[in-house]
Amino acid sequence: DPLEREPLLDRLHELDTRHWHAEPTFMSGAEGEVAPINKPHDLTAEVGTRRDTLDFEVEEAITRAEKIQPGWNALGGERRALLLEEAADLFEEHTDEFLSLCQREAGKTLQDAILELREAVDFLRFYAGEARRLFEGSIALPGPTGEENRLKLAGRGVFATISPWNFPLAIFIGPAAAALASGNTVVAKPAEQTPLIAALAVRLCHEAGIPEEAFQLLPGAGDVGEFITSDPRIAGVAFTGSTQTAQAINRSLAARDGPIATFIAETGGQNAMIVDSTALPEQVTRDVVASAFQSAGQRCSALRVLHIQDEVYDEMLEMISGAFEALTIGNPENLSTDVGPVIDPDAKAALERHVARRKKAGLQVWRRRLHRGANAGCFVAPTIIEMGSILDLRRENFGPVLHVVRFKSQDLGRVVDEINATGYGLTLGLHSRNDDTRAFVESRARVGNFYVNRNQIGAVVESQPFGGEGLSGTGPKAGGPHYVARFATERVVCIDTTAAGGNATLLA
Ligand code: UN1
Repeated sequence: DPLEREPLLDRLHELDTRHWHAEPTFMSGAEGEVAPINKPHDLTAEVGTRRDTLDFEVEEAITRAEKIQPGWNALGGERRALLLEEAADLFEEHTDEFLSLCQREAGKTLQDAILELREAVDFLRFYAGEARRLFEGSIALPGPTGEENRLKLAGRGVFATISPWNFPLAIFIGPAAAALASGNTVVAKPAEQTPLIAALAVRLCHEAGIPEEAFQLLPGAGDVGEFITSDPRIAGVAFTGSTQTAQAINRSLAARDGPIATFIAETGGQNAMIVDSTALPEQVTRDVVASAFQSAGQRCSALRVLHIQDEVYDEMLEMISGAFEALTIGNPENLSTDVGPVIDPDAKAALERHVARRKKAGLQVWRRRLHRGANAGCFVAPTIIEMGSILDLRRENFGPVLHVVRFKSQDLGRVVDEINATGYGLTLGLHSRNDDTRAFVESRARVGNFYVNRNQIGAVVESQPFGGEGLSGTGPKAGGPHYVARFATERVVCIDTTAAGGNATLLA
């Protein structure tokens, strides 16, 4: 009886005492180093421990994954779909643990934690559907009479997934589920900051019936990732994280002897929003605050540079500042918190350096004051910085820092060109009730996800496939109709049906 259950917050509070552990799925018995995982909002509180993967354990994991891959591929789309759907059900049954870990290991607010679990489950179910759609049977291709041509998809082999701490569940499980749906086996390296939630996800996938060898967890830092991607048996890599790391992985894949790997990367952004004089101020305020400060700005989709038209600049900025002043910053385990911590001391230091430099350059900077006790955690005061152009920013600032630029209406084209000139192309927001402006910006912007009169975060699986171009990634879009196929290889079978028992030729 659900009414007999304790309220959610009480259940989450009880889970606070649980000690979690992440370790490699395959372990040699050798002693590996064990490192603590602490709460980002309270570095004195240990959530669990992580045992990193040793090099020869990585090699053994890939050997096991390679061995079982043909069998996993031969299961077919329908049976793989059923296993992924069973995993989705188990994820839902373990809602409390996932929410607790999202909050404690990743420092997420409860609202963000709920959205994250929802997205993870959506990915599992959507990619299960894709396994059915794409991997059952084959596509008939045209040809002359007496010839039969068919195209089939199959797994490529062993896929490596390398995932970020900012979506430690959804973006851990999404690419892995897509690779599995396609008939690949997976070695998964979660972010070093968030292996605990990944370990729970992998355990539940095994409970659902996905063989251990088909989906293995390899906890560790960047050196483990490097060791995985340098192995020539890895047929593909799906990476989400910084542009710099994606470029390094690309170089490492290019340097290997042997098969050419598929590379799927979803990286950073220098995301802008444009607000013109026809926009509704209340709507703009709500959407700017959500886009820039929800998740403490730690989404690759988050708004970094807000462009406001001259005529409405002062009025808009005043309303936005008002909402900014009303944000509650603090412990993400409290229901009232809007903005929690950033992920770790390094992230905090980088953001503080950025703000200090802008202050020194004489720019106008507004900062929120931090709450008492903030020193125990990685809190960065939400910040608004006025500046001249998006091109004054050299790199992505991954946190609760919003930059604001004033523009004149005749310069709209130049604004879009400058946004394009950053080289990133992930999300772009526009607030305007003018259809011509909308059409103009849409046709001129080189961007993966264009959001009009709404916030620019929180892409929903299937409805808003997500991903960028240029410095923002390779595509295809996660949660979209072309994603799962990119993990697969295509094989074409041509049969001459005129001769009895005709010849079959396997082309690819
Ligand atoms: C990321 O931060 O790596 O649209 C991706 C969003 C999320 C994706 C963010 N679905 O905000």
